Amino acid sequence: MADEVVLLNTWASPFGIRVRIALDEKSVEYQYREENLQDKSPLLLQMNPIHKKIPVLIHKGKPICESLAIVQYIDETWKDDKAPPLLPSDPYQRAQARFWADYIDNKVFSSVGGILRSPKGEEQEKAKKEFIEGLKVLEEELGDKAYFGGDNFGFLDLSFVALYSWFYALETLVNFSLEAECPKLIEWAKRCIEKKETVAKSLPDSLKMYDYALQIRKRLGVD
Ligand code: GS8
Repeated sequence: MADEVVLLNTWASPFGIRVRIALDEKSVEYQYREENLQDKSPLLLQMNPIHKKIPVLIHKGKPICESLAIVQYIDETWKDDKAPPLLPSDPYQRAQARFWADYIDNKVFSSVGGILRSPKGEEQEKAKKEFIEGLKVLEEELGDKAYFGGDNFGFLDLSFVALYSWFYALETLVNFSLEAECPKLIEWAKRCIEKKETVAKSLPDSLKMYDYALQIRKRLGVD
C-alpha cells in the first residue's frame, strides 16, 4: 500500500514538514523520497513541471503540489474517526484558517528567506524586522487559545509549527530572542511538540538546521 502514496521532499523544508505532520496525523503510510534540489530528479520535474519545487505528494500516480493544497487534500482524502479533521467544518472558520495560512506563507516564511539569503547589514535587518512584526501579528491571533483553532491541534498549527526547527538558526544569524519577542508563540510551539508526537518526530534537529543555514549562506556567497 505504501507505494500508493509517495512524498518528494527535502528534509529541511518547512513546507515538506507540514505534509509529513499531516500524513502522520492521518496515519497514512507513504514512501519518502529525498530530493537534491541542486540536481532535481526526473520524477520531480515530471510531477511538478510548473514550479519544479518540493514538496509533491503523489497519490495513485497523480501529483498534488503546493504544501497547503497538499495538506487540504490529505484532510479531505483520509477521513477517519480516529483522526479528527485538520480544517474546521464551519465554512467561515475554514476561510479564516486559509486566510491565516496564506498570511504565514506571504508575510512570515517570506521574511525567513530574506534573513537567510541577504548579506549582513541593512537588507537583513529589514527582513528580521518584518519577521518579528509578522510573528507578533500571529501571536495576537493566537491570543490565549491553546491552538490556533481553539482547543485542538489543526491546519494552522501544523502550517506554522513546521518552521520551529528554523527558529534557533534565525535567532543566531540575526541575534534576537523569539522567547523574549513572542513568549506566547513559543509556549504554543512547545505545547505542539509536547502534546503531538506527529510534530515532535517530524521536526529536524535545530543545530543541524543551523549548520544547513550556514551552508546555504556559504553557497550563496553572502557570508
Ligand atoms: C513552496 C515550496 C518551496 O519553496 C509550497 O509548497 O508551499 N509554496 C510552496 N520549495 C523549495 C524548497 S523549501 O524552501 C524548493 O523546492 N525549491 C527549489 C527551487 O526553487 O528550485
